Amino acid sequence: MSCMLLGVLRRHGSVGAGVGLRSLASVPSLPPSVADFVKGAVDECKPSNVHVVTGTAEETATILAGLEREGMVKRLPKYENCWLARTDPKDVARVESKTVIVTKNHRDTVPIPAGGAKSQLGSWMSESDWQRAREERFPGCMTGRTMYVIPFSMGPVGSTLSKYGVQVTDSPYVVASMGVMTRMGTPVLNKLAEGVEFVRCQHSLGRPLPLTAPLVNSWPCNPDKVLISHLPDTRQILSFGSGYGGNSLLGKKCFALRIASRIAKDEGWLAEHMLILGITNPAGVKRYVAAAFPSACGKTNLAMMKPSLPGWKVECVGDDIAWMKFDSHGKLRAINPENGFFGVAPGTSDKTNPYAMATIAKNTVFTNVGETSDGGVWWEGLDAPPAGVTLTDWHGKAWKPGTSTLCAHPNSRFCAPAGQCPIIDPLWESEEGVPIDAIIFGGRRPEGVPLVYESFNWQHGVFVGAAMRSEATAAAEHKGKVLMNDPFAMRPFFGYNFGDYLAHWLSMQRRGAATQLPRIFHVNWFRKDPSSGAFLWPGFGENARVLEWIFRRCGRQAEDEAARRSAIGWLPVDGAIDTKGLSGGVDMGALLDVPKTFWQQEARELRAYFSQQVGADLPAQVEAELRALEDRVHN
Ligand code: OXD
Ligand code: MN
Repeated sequence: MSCMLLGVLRRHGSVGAGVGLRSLASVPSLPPSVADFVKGAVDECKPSNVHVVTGTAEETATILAGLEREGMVKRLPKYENCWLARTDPKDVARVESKTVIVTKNHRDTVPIPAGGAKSQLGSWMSESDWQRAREERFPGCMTGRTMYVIPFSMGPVGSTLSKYGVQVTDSPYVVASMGVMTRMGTPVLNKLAEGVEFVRCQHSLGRPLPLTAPLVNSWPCNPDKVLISHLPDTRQILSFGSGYGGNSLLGKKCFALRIASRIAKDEGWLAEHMLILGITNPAGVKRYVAAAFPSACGKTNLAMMKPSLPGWKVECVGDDIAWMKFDSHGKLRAINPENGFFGVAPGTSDKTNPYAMATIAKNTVFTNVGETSDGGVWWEGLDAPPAGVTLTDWHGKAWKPGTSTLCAHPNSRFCAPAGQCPIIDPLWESEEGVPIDAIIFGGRRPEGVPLVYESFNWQHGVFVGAAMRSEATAAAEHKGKVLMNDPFAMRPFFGYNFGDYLAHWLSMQRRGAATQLPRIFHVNWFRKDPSSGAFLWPGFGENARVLEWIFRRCGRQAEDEAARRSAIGWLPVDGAIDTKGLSGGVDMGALLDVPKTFWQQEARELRAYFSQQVGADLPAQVEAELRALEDRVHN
């Protein structure tokens, strides 16, 4: 360890900011590469204390107690070890407009859009602009605060599919949340001591002490200066100004998607915005599927689904991110690199996701949800609290049902350990990952897109992923229900040029064994009746009926009595989706309809999108698939 850092740890080998002091002797020595990184961060950010996180339960309890004293979290006495945080209302979601990838050449990050349009596939920052932005933000940014050093693993420590990171941060809330979302602390430090590579993650709230302006809700952040930057070439993340979610828990979107997608390209695997679930039929046959949906399309609900079909069982491997690699037999295997769920609270209920409700009953940090007077939480979608129980909204103000404002912020979250999920899959921490039989793409498509269809083959499946569109979400700063292109549900998370990403997906075909390649599907739970505006499909546990068809299609010939060829892919034949027992009945004709004029328009809009946004970087195979779709929908 360098002398300088040793000096810092000697002087400050303790937890500051009101959290209990640790003796100097307990400060672990850091592996040299980690020490160099921490020393650089200390020199730049000038914290008053440095605390190397060990990850013990006592340490987490001390950190939470410190947060409570500072007014950043409050205990929720109705549950065991649950906490509520209210953020500054200016820090409530991922800030895509301030999220950048820094590479030497613009085109390494994004295809150059035609006609000077802005890229929707990521934001590039030049190295010189980034250097300037860094110098405007980080020097001295942790003055008066403690810098926590978090060694963490994405994936089970020791798995060949796992990757490691070290995050320095001045946010104890981030430490508590990273302890849930990742494997964190001494076991990872021991792994790092073996000399394994790690991603360097530097995070600051950007509010050095003493404060020059009062905090809002005791939540330090610096919204005017937010910058979430990624340097894929050097595997670095530098995040400034936000303490919330994907902006600050750097293992999640920043590492496990943006940086990991680039590592995956370099190493020949896939880092995707996908849930992973296991589904077992009444005969006991099990298959695993991975599914990509844009934010707020019900990934967590699907990942923990309680199937309505008798005898079927779903088990959850992960709800947000999948790292997938072909094994030596040519079978795609996936791990969930995370260790917890950072799920959207509103809409989660015993009706929509009973297993999530059970998961979050203890050891959970809630952020920006409503609070009940009996020490519990509340959000839109839950039953009204019992008589005599009153509510406080996410701003901390008294709130009554029927008020025009929302009690919980639409992007309010729970952060809960995955191991607490009652249907966590027995193999969820398996080192070699689970074998994937199907990949599902989907989105919120009110019109024209059928409940389910299957791609003709891998190349067509890649095109289906590239063509994904969905209504926008509260998880980021977008407003309203705009239909956005969101290829592979990765639009906000690509770590490199989308054209190269498509080429990488196409190349997977050569890595997998032809007979073992996952089948690729597209689903849409959100189609609406154009006259009434009501959803045509009940969703939630009833989605098992669609998974059943997908399950049956895996391992069969493309030409199968359960499917018919259409202009966009294989569709279920009449009666192939089991609708027995569906209350109220459903209009399968309307759900599976492929309206010609809609798809002609869709193909036109897709061509315009690809030519404006991807241009010369669009692989010839994807262009050929678009042409083939155009031919089919015009004939
Ligand atoms: C998330 C997101 O938070 O996709 O998972 O925005
Ligand atoms: Mn997500």
